[in-house]
Amino acid sequence: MINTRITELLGIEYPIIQGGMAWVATHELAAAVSEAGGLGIIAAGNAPGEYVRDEIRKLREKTDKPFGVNIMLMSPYAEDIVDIICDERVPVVTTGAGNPGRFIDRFKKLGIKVIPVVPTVSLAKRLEKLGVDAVIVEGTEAGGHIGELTTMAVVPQVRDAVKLPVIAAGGIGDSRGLVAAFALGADGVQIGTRFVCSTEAKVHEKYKEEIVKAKDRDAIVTGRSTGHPVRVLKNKLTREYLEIEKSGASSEALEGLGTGKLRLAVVDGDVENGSVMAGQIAGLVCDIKSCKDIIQDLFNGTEDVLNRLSSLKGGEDNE
Ligand code: TUI
Repeated sequence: MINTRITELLGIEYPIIQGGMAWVATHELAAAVSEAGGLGIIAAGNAPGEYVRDEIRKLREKTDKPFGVNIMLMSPYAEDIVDIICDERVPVVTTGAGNPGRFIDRFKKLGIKVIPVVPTVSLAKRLEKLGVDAVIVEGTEAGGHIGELTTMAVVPQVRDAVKLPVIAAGGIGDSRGLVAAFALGADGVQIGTRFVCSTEAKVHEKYKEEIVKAKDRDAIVTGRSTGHPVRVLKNKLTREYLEIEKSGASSEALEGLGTGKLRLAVVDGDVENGSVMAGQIAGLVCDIKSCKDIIQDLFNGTEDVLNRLSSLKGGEDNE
């Protein structure tokens, strides 16, 4: 058990929250992460409200630990998802791919904790004024829809700009990354790609294998020209997409090419024609293990990392 502002805020044992990954973050994965002492998250993605309600109820059959729901703010169903989260009294909400400002008051009135993903200092400051409970500061190393700044650069800048608890995300996959995030000023971490390769994730085995096989430069960015860049593993789809993007295709044409492609990879296991979203840390993930082992290994490994760091200690007492 570890104590930080995030474990206190959320009532969890370890300061780890699971990424709100569309199609991947189902009630099975979320329940496993919550049972292991982190904060499991059900991703609403582009799903309709009633699907999300069903997922919330199924999670509650598996665990009575705290959990959250992630709202993907570009979803056409975002408003419905907000209604259902309020109706079901979900304890925590994370948001992504936009500014959740218009929903914050409703959540606050019901005591629902709100933790948005922010890619910049300015959005963190704006949302602090609106009363959010913490921020997830996500660097461009992350998978899926991304901002421009790296975790290394943006986390300490947000740390200095707000008083809120900070959760670092993007590029964190082992104890070294965990300690680094805390060194940058974080109070907790959000982990995505590492949890995709868990036994409990209801993700096609081929998707998990692609991440296990991935090397350092395999997670690339498509869609920069559309204003909605997405980090995915290289495959036939990304080669086609990047070619069309280079030839100056419209945002509509490019977005059309992406429709339904995440489901194709995650559910059907078509990892050549589907969208295999993953972060840069995919190159470090080399096995599939339980969420409990992932979390335990992350924290058990910190002692070695901290021992190594003690050689950096300055001051007169250091020999
Ligand atoms: O949201 C994510 N990652 C995602 S969402 C997603 S679903 C999708 N599927 C197909 C195509 C595109 C998306 C897949 N991955 N991460 C959190 C995140 N939020 N990253 C960046 C942001 C963000 C960006 C801009 C948050 C706020 C923001 O604000 C802009 C504004 O309006 O101020």
